[in-house]
Amino acid sequence: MNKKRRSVPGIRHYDGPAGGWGALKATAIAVRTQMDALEAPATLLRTNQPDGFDCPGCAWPDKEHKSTFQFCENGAKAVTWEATTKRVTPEFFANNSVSSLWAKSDYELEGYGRLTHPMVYDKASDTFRPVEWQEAFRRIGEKLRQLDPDAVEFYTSGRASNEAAFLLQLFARELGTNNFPDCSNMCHEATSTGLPRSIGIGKGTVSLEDFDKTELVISIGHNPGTNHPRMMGTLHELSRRGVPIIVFNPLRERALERFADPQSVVEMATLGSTDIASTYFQVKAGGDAAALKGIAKHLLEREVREGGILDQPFIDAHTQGFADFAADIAATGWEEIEQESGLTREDLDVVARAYAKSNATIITYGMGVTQHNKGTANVRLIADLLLLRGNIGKPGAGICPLRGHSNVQGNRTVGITEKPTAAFLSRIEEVFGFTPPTKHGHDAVMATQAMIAGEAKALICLGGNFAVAMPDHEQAFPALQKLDLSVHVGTKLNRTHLLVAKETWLFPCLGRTELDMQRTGRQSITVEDSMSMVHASSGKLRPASPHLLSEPAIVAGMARAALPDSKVNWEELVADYDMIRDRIEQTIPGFTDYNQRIRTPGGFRMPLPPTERVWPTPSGKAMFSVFEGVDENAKGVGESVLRLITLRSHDQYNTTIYAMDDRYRGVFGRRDILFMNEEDMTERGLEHGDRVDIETALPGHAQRLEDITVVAYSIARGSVGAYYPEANVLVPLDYLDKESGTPSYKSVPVRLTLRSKEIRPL
Ligand SMILES: Nc1nc2c(c(=O)[nH]1)N[C@H]1C(S)=C(S)[C@@H](COP(=O)(O)OP(=O)(O)OC[C@H]3O[C@@H](n4cnc5c(=O)[nH]c(N)nc54)[C@H](O)[C@@H]3O)O[C@H]1N2
Ligand SMILES: Nc1nc2c(c(=O)[nH]1)N[C@H]1C(S)=C(S)[C@@H](COP(=O)(O)OP(=O)(O)OC[C@H]3O[C@@H](n4cnc5c(=O)[nH]c(N)nc54)[C@H](O)[C@@H]3O)O[C@H]1N2
Ligand SMILES: [Mo]
Repeated sequence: MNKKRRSVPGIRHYDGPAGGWGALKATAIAVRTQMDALEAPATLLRTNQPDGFDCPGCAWPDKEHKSTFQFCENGAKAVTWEATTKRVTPEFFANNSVSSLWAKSDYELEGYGRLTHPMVYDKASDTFRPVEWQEAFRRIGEKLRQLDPDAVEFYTSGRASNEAAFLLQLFARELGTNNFPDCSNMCHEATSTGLPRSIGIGKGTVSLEDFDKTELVISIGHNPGTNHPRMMGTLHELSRRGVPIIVFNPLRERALERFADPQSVVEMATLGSTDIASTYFQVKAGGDAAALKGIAKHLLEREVREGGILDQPFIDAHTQGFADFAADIAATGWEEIEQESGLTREDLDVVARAYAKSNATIITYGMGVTQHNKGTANVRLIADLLLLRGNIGKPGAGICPLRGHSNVQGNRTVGITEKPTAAFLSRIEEVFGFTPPTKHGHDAVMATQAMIAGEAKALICLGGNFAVAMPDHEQAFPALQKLDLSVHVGTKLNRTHLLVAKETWLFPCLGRTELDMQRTGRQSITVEDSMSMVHASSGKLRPASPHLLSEPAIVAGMARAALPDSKVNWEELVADYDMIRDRIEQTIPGFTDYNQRIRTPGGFRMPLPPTERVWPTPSGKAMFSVFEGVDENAKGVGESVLRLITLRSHDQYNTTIYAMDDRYRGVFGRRDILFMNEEDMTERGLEHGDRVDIETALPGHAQRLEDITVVAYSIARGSVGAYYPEANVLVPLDYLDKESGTPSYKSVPVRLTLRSKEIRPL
């Protein structure tokens, strides 16, 4: 670490804690560059308030939704980014052809500001032109009626409200398809697939109160300082209470080491900070299963030696499959555990001891666990570890997947799934009077494959940046351009919008911060957070343009035009979102008294049977699993293969790049870098600042990313890290978790070739 390195433009060692004055400064910049200085303070203060809007930044809950504004740099960025005063108008489009916009960076595209008018692509001029809403709906309806419903893909990005998502699935199902690729397929699908098999429901089991009571937190593969910033307040409290926090992460993430709470007067004044992780294990990318198996092995061995380690009464009364699980762990050797995890047997014993001592443990996890080709099996192993000591369904304990988009969980709850249950479909039929299709539809990878094969003809996107978020741009981009029809509902311009099909429509919608007026008055929408709390959100800002429609109104507009004989009274639903919620209540269990209960501050919690030790699995028990082997079964080809992690910088929200810095990792003004362990560099004759080409090291793949600067970083050996979405070109579309369809964004085998020793100027 102290070795003198040559200086590389934009790379500086960051010494401070996460949060602190840097966070306040970054917030001030976000406000200044995006918003009207007069409106900003009031808007930010309405974030996550009882009568305000839900922060579009992340899905971490708020205590009772009535605390004073929970200060959060990245929440402020998400809000100011939406509430910007910059506009993308018809004049802008007239002056900028689609080909000229294509040459801009993703950062520039969104940076132009909010979309103001519904637009349609005009091939002759290669520009988007303004169009009337009704005319647009009419033409889309006409087109959709000509297509086989199963040739239409309905994409949802998890920012959509429960109301908009429910209407979208209703529209698609009445049209006749279950094609619902959604961002969850790239995110927590491994949770949605794995947890129901283990505990009967695909959601986390903890609440904020559990964090108050917990005795140990194990944090695996997530970066809360950037991605779930409001969670930092919780971790900060825990650490001050002396609760150990054990982290597994290949990268040293500053916020998991040290955090200064911008709300703590003392820390801010004294430039102090609180240590977060009590122990930090730099596991290899993809090495978590080995590590988890190692912890379980210690526990099982100690149980034999000393007894009293496992919660045997819980295991006997509540679970099945323990014997097979234990036999597999016994058969797993220490050598393979150490090799695959990159951690020692002693390291894992430290964790096992802490775990055995704790009466209530929470395991939190994110994309570092799910985005692997054994993502589902990883999630199940986490559940297994918790089951060993009865850590589900007791206060202070449980499993805590950190959800992504602020309402990705809610979208799922209200029916966005390509594999609907028979019970759900029969409720749709009873409530609405049409027969929905039963044939399973496409998830995100399948939808992309169908577009590549030319089988899918139309793509309708409720938000998001589908093609850029997906793997393998080289195949996915041209596939979108072959479509007959694409429709994008969005707030800002992005690259997927520019992949114009034979017919492409761009629909600007209201954001969360904005006032949504319909025929019966001001509307609110609802969202479900990471802890299954459903609550209302209503914006107050004047909409970015008078021509915007709400997401429910846009979906309903298309549906009415495409389904002239629809059984659904779309107009009535859009006039008053209470009516949509009434339909949701009639269709989906758990929403009893929906409209009444969202009017109480904080909303209500969706049913979570495992919290009461009720297991809605086929056997009625919580199920142990068996993780075959310890590795991900993809070694890559040839010597020198490294495992690539694609990740988010501190200044981005998924494909939205707010700015070019990644402060806590010491990167400023650039994103074209590869984080690499210094010993791995030396072994390959590479130096800090060298420029390399990265190549996917899997048979049959010639995917490349060129001219990337190598940066020495504290990262596990054999693992390298690059930014998403730039590095998505390296991720093969079919390199995924077969159980859940989640792309392995966090473990792509790659090889490097030196391109130049010359330092690249900024
Ligand atoms: N500001 C901001 N907030 C966001 C988002 C955003 O982009 N910006 N995105 C939202 C969305 S949709 C999501 S899904 C979440 C994502 O939130 P996270 O789950 O935190 O996602 P990532 O940044 O992709 O990084 C995951 C972390 O996993 C680590 N990691 C990578 N591979 C492995 C591994 O094999 N094992 C272990 N143990 N760790 C590993 C990485 O080093 C990194 O610290 O955040 C949400 N919130
Ligand atoms: N390599 C790699 N790839 C990844 C990941 C990774 O870790 N590594 N992570 C994956 C994950 S976890 C996810 S969730 C996906 C994200 O995939 P998406 O959800 O598709 O992508 P976003 O970047 O969140 O979408 C940004 C766009 O959403 C639109 N938008 C913003 N707010 C609103 C709104 O209120 N309404 C509507 N209608 N539109 C709005 C804007 O037009 C903006 O351009 O990416 C995945 N891709
Ligand atoms: Mo996500």
